[in-house]
Formats: sequence, C-alpha cells, structure tokens
Amino acid sequence: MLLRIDHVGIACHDLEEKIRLFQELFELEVVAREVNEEQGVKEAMLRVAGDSYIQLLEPLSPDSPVGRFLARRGEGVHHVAFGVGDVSDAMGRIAEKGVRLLDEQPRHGSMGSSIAFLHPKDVGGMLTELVQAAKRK
Ligand code: MC0
Repeated sequence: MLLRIDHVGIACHDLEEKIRLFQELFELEVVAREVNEEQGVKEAMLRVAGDSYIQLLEPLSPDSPVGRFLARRGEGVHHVAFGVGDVSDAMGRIAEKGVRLLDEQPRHGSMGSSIAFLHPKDVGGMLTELVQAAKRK
C-alpha cells in the first residue's frame, strides 16, 4: 500500500529561520512554498532525494492544528506522510482496520497532491498523512 516516505512534517514558529537551518545543515533546496488556508499553515518543501521531502510548517494562527501542537509540545516532528498510489483506496482499506480518518474526503496538499490524515492515537502516537502525488504533466 505504501510507496515511500513522502515527507516528514516539522512544526516551527519561524518558517524562514528553519528553512535557513535545513539549507545550511543538509544543503537542501526549497522546491515549493505554499500557504494552505484550509490546513492553517504556511509551508515549504525541501527535497531530500527523489520524491521525499522535509516539510517545514508555520501555523497561520494559534488555533490551528500546527498552532495547537506548538503550544502543547513545542517545535519538532509533527507528522509523517506516506506516498500512496490512490489516496481514496488507501483511506478505505485503512478505515476497514478500525483506524479513525481525520478527513472524510481527500484534501488539497502541497505541490498539487491529494492528502488525508489518520488519527495519531490509532497509529502508535504518530500523526500520519497519506499522500497521492499530483500527476506529472
Ligand atoms: C495531537 N496529538 C498528536 C498530534 N497532535 N499526537 C502526535 N502527533 C501530533 N501532531 C495528540 C494529542 O496530544 C492528544 O493526545 C490527541 O492527539 C488528541 O489531540 P486533540 O486534543 O484532539 O488535539 P487537536 O485538537 O490539536 O487535534 C489533533 C489532530 C488535528 C491530530 C486531530 O491536529 C488534526 O486533525 N490534524 C490533521 C490536519 C493537520 O495536522 N494539518 C496541518 C498540517 P492526548 O494523549 O493528550 O489525549 S497540513 C499539511 O501537512 C499539508 C499542507 C501537506 O502535507 O500537504
């Protein structure tokens, strides 16, 4: 079902500062930036290799998933995202195993992807995202 680790999402207070840190430490390149109002984040994708990324996430408000996470736990790993071929199919197969889906329908994710989140309490404490990458033109 899973094709790859698509990205690791990292919550931060200051996106520009963390972009500089990751660029400097690991010589990564920013390949996309986006404001996602629905998810309440400003984010940047830094390519690690192939189709796997570090995603840096700054909340748009304290009352957003990443804002609440920062208040409760501080900066750090917020979620792990797995690449799948068909996100609706993967959601259905995972829901059948009793895992709570946080999204009823796939939503818009970075770089034109379709995404869905799984409840962290049903995945060993790890907020998990499924990602179907946008079709390459
Ligand atoms: C909360 N919990 C977490 C967690 N956030 N555990 C692991 N990792 C996290 N990131 C734990 C809490 O500590 C709590 O445990 C329990 O889950 C329930 O939390 P809650 O009180 O319901 O807290 P809320 O209201 O902040 O909701 C958490 C929840 C929410 C995961 C349901 O953040 C959510 O729906 N997230 C999905 C959307 C999202 O995260 N979007 C931002 C990234 P205890 O033991 O205290 O009960 S958007 C993104 O990444 C896009 C742009 C993309 O990739 O393309």
